[in-house]
Amino acid sequence: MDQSDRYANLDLNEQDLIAGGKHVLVAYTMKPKAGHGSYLASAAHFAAESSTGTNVEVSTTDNYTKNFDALVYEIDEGKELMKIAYPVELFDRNIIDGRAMLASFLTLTIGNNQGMGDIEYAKMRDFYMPRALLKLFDGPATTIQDLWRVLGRPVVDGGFIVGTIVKPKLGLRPEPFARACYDFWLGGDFIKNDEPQGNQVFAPMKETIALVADSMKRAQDKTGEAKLFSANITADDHYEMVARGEYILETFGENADHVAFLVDGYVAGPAAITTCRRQFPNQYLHYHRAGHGAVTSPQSDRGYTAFVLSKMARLQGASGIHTGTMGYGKMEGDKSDTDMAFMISQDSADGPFYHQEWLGMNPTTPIISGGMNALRMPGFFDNLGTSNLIMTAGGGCYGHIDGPAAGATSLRQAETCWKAGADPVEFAKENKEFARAFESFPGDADNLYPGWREKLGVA
Ligand code: CAP
Ligand code: MG
Repeated sequence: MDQSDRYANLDLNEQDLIAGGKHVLVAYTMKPKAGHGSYLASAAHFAAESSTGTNVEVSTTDNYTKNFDALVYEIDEGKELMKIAYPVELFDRNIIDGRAMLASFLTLTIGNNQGMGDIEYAKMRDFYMPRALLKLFDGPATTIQDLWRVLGRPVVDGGFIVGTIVKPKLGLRPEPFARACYDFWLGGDFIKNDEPQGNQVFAPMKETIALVADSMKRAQDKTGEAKLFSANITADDHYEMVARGEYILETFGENADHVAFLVDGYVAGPAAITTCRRQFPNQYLHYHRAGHGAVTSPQSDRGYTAFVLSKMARLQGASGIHTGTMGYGKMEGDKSDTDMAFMISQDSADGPFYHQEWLGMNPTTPIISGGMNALRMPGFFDNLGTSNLIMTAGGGCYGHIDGPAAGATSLRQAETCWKAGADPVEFAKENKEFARAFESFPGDADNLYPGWREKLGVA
């Protein structure tokens, strides 16, 4: 059934829609299945299924309900591109405070439309959030400024936060786990749980966290520097998350403000992020995106992109989110991923299809992680252009031949090298831990800095 007379209006002008402020705009790439009518007809059916319609007319529709129809306002079949305007009234609001929820944004704009019989595939590439709905999302309660404050740094341009992830990913018992934290903190600033670490039987949280809190105290005493820990409180059950968070804050005691909370936001979903955001608004909310590749991978023509995920995370209130390594680490990524870092950290930014004004909503920190080490960093920072971020390197620190503290120092030196615009190999001659990163990761060294052995006098 061709519903384009109802769910499409190609006369609508995007700038008018933005000026009107009454629509969420979404850009998708979409391919119809063959034999289901025109491209516009498929796009209109997609808009129907994503708003007020279904595959047939129903007797209960009247002129009032049609006010809330999502409308296809632009298509480019050659580029498999369609843009849809969603009336803001479509989106569900909390009964407790009238605020918006991401679950509703997802269920409408990327819900049933992901499995329609006449659509080969569709992927959300960008969205525009008008003031009317933007102001109803929580946004981040804390930012990197809160971490810089704890670290005793300037709260503007407080600089690079050197982080790690306790490795191995699983299997450490409480004592070796806490020792691994202490050893890293002798050189680094920030430690995160790896995303699966929580309350495994071989490392009960109530033993591990108590020892980590002690390690933090001893490392702070030893170095005279404040240290940070991002503790995983992810769980299916809201009350479990609350119990974990409360236990962790109570156990860290006077250092509770040095604790961020890690939430595996993709697998646990918006409810888990909002549980953390609203139950623990004083803690830095660290959004780990493990699993996102199932829908964001460039290999997938369905779902949404990592850029869209990052933008949604800021709306939900993530203080920081992993934005990948932009082709410099081990995970999928591309140099152009810098756009997601800018979109979440600036108040006014351009996405692939839409400009977004954030109207003063707190920024979200790009967290860089995934196969990083000191050698990969100069190129990474050259591409991004800033080091006002958190970088966590697990293998890059625990794989350093002189141990995690030296690994941390090598990361810090790499940032200094980039800021100075120095040649990394020349810089290594005067910076031991950075030089030893070449020997720790010889494969990377050979790829990135051919001839390094001769220049550094390494056999
Ligand atoms: C990094 C990491 C992170 C990835 C996630 C890992 O460890 O802990 O989970 O960074 O990817 O388990 O791989 P390494 P992303 O530093 O040892 O690689 O940050 O892209 O979401
Ligand atoms: Mg991990």
